[in-house]
Amino acid sequence: MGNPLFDRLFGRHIGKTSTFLILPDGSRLSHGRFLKLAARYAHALAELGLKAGDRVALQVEKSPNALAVYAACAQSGLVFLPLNTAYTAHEVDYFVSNSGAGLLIGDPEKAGNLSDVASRYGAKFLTMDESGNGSLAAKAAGKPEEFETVERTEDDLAAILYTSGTTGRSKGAMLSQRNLLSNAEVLCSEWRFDENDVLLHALPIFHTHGLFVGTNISLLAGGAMIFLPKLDVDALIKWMPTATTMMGVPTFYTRLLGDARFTKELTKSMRLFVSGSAPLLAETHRRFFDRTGHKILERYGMTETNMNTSNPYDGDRRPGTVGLPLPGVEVKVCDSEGNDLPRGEIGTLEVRGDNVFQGYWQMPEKTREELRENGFFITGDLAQQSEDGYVTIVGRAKDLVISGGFNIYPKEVEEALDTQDGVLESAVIGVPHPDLGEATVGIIVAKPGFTPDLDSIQLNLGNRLARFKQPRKLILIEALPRNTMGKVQKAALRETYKDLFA
Ligand code: MLC
Ligand code: AMP
Repeated sequence: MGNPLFDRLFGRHIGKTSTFLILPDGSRLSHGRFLKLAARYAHALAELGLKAGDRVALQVEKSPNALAVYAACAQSGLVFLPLNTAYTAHEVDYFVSNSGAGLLIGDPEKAGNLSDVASRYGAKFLTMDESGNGSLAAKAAGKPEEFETVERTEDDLAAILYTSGTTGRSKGAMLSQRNLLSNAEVLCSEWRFDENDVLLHALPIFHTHGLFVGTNISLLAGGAMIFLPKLDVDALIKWMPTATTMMGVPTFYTRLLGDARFTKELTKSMRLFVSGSAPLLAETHRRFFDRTGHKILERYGMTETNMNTSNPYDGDRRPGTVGLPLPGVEVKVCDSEGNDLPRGEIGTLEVRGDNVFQGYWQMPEKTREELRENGFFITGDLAQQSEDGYVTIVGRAKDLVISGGFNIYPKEVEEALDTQDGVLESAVIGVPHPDLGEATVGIIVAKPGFTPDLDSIQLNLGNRLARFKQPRKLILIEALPRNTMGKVQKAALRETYKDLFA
């Protein structure tokens, strides 16, 4: 039976001396050495008593070691649960409790808070710093460099990725081996990845984009990744001549364009630039083409679905569109009942295919609300499809802000604001931001007779919400605009504050 995810992504590279990771200091890690590290971790995880299907939560800085935990989980049949490093202990508490994780691996600097979280829910706790050192490394030291792969099927869970919800509570998207493999295979072929490719990888590895799109494709192709800890334009410019491909959120492209050193000459070795996770302005697409002669390939995906559509590798990459449905992915623009709308009309986008997740972890009702019995997932994105099939995302039916590729659900931030001293109510909106695409603004109404202290509110939010979720600006107003039904008119607020960061 084997273990399809491990065998196809990782197992076939065991013993190979080919380069897998190129690190910022120029050192290289081969596929073979990476997999020996993963095998040692797998032994350490087994020694903790973790069994197939158990969840392993990981909140650590990006490093080859962090990626090796993903490989170790795949080999051991454990469910990998990566967490944004920006999350506060308060947020991690929810993920550990909701997932019932058997192990939390965290940064040694946060060990105090995180080990408390783990022990509250009976989870084990290990540490890993950005160099891979910590108690996991200590446990794995001297362990065998081979591990007997645990048998799994394509229907088994490979990962849970939490995505926030419009109700303010995060939901764990359950991704099976088939969800991940089918998508990686399609993308690898559509984007022509092979063993000669070197991917410039500066995205985080706790989200679909950097973890599954970037890493899984590179593994499948047998190519290498220049593995940078984060987006740093100097580093991108330094490494670009060594790379053949890059994936990024739109902020990657606007920042590169903002640097005069980023020239056509610098991109000589590159064959593909991919953008996604947030809308890429058609203007950025055109400016990038004018500067480099490359047409950025924009694609569209979600945590729950992996990638759904992509502009073509060969053919017309249309600025402002997210391209055509990927092979094996059905896409339709619907009314609220799920009925197809005629081509050209705007409606909610629904998608179906092997890429679509299995549902939300222990939330059958939420799953039923968004995943129809016929297999179509209601994305909450508003779209339009041209006569020749190109999809354009024109807006969102869900109240969501995407800032630099990170999702922020206003409801969660509003709940935090509403409990602050002197606050009667609040509305959180996203407005255009030149660097992040959108940035959040918190609009606050005071309780009668109170004047809330905006600075201390910002400070208080810091203990509760990840920094990227905290409004870039708080504004006090007399009353929120409402329609006749009493619903807050966020569109009116967005219009009022649209030039705040211009
Ligand atoms: C960092 N900050 C952000 C932020 N990132 N604020 C709002 N939105 C963001 N995205 C804050 C920090 O807390 C800090 O605040 C300040 O900005 C500078 O931090 P930084 O670490 O120096 O930021 P930087 O490295 O410049 O990061 C910006 C970024 C990064 C855009 C490069 O956020 C990033 O890599 N985003 C990618 C997200 C991603 O991978 N998304 C894929 C989701 S998967 P202060 O005040 O302390 O200075 C998905 C499916 C799909 O959506 O289709 O792919
Ligand atoms: P996440 O929940 O982080 O996976 O974010 C998924 C959401 O990101 C989608 O529902 C879209 O709203 C948005 N998204 C992803 N790719 C694109 C894109 N190319 N253009 C516009 N929006 C996108």
